[in-house]
Amino acid sequence: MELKEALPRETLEQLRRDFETEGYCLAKGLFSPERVEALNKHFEEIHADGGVPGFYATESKEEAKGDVLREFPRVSHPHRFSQTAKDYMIDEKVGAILAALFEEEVLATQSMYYFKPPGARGQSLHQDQYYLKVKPGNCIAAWTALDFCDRENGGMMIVPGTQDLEIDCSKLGAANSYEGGPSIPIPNGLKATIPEMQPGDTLFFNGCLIHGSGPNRTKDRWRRAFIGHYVAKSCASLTDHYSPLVDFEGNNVERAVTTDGGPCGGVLR
Ligand SMILES: O=C(O)CCC(=O)C(=O)O
Repeated sequence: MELKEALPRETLEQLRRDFETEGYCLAKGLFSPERVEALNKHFEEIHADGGVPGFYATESKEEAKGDVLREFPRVSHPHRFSQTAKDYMIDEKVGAILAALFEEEVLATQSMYYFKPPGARGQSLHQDQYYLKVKPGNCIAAWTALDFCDRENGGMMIVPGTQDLEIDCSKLGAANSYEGGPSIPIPNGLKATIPEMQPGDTLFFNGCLIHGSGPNRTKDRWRRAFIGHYVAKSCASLTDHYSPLVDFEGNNVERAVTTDGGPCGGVLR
């Protein structure tokens, strides 16, 4: 089946209109409760096994000394060692939406799984294109909630209206937003919002949209999420951290490395 046939044309058109006008679109119920549960169980098992040598390291509760993000760090690029994660990253419905948003075929560059347990810190406001340095064009993120999420448990915070901005280079020290680098400022007149999302809902936004998340302030609600980043097949180069890319048939694909540091110069790779 062609990717574009994985969802009704009207649904794709509506999502595309939302994406154009709001800078993001929210596809509700893209993943079934069963798939969400299976994915969470898969990562629970990976964590319970103590990680994956060479790919994912965790610390024991004692070693982490109360820092839940050291005990439950995010998992980077799980598609490189887990077929379950790869299937999620190149899911045909995700691909159909991305193809409608990019108006061409797409490639996956990255997957991430966040546990974000109660007490976890949030992530500073940033723009993904600062890291991916996609040329020509931009990346799009697909952020899937794997628990109900809202402000209290550190749901995704986005700033609609920033999707067409340049990359903000004023906080070059914000190299790693996951490690708590400074947030880039919200432009005057715009406001951050935190959409409430059900498990299985997916938020799509481009690499210029300012986004991040607050801390998980709850005592007992995890805020798990699966994130993929994607580029158009016509992309010529991007940061080497994202190589190899993966097409929606699961094949590795290479692209050149963006070597000029992107719009902020050679500060970050
Ligand atoms: O899930 C989060 O808390 C933030 C994720 C994020 O900002 C990203 O993947 O770029």
